[in-house]
Amino acid sequence: LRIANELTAALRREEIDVHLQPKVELSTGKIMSFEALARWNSPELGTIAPDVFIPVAEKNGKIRMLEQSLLKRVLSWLKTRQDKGLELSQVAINVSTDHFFHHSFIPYLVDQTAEYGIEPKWIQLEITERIGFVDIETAYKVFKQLLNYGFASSIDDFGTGYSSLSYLQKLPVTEIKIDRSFINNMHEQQTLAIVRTIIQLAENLGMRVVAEGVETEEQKRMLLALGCRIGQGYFYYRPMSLDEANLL
Ligand code: G
Ligand code: G
Ligand code: G
Ligand code: MN
Ligand code: NA
Repeated sequence: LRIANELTAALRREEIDVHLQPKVELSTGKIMSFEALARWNSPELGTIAPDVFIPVAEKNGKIRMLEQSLLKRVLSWLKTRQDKGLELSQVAINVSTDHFFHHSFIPYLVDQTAEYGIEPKWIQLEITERIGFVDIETAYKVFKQLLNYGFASSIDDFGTGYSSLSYLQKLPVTEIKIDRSFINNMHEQQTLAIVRTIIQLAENLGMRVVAEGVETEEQKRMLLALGCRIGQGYFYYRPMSLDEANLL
């Protein structure tokens, strides 16, 4: 409850920060894009982990406001770089279920990218597979609209959801991210087989595949052998502040 109250105040005071973690080309370490991650350092409560405050925000109906504020921070960062004539990178924003299915989701994205003068192709939306895409028809329409407006999309935590792999071919998404629990356990034959299947599936559907939570040289080597080209994880970079990202 304390967290819920403070979170509301923090959102009003715009205290929620954004960190960026690169998605890299596994073979070279070259940065391909970034993922934006919410960070909260409360003057009253100290540092609170997103695993704690994201569920609170979801329960309290604040998640959309939080994710919209992260989007604005990212757009502002991109605009500053664009104005300075610096190179832009694509940035992925995590989008919760309620936010994804909310009627203002697409209009807000279109409106804000136009306001900041940032082309939609620089913004990617990551939606967790855990939602199971119960309402597959609506999900299809939302992904299709994102595509039509030129936004990139991604299915996060892939492999942990409750749906079969077959629904994936119906969704017009450009990327899937293999959940880090699988990357962690690739030494097990069964898990390795799952990772191999996901990579082949993505390839067959013409989607980009990203391995999450790459922590070791061994994992990198195995992923490359399986034909996975892009990864994200502590082996390459930890999430960093916008200022740190500017130094890359
Ligand atoms: O950032 P890690 O560094 O600790 O994030 C923990 C979890 O919180 C991850 O599952 C991540 O996807 C989630 N998370 C971080 N920022 C956001 C956000 O803005 N929205 C949503 N829905 N989840 C987020
Ligand atoms: O309509 P609703 O009450 O769900 O709107 C919630 C929030 O979404 C409001 O803050 C509103 O300003 C925002 N919103 C809805 N549609 C748009 C839009 O097209 N552009 C912008 N900028 N904000 C919108
Ligand atoms: O669920 P999502 O993919 O959005 O989660 C991103 C989360 O994963 C963040 O909490 C981020 O800090 C964390 N993360 C990123 N790379 C690694 C890694 O190599 N190992 C572990 N354990 N966590 C990671
Ligand atoms: Mn994510
Ligand atoms: Na994930």
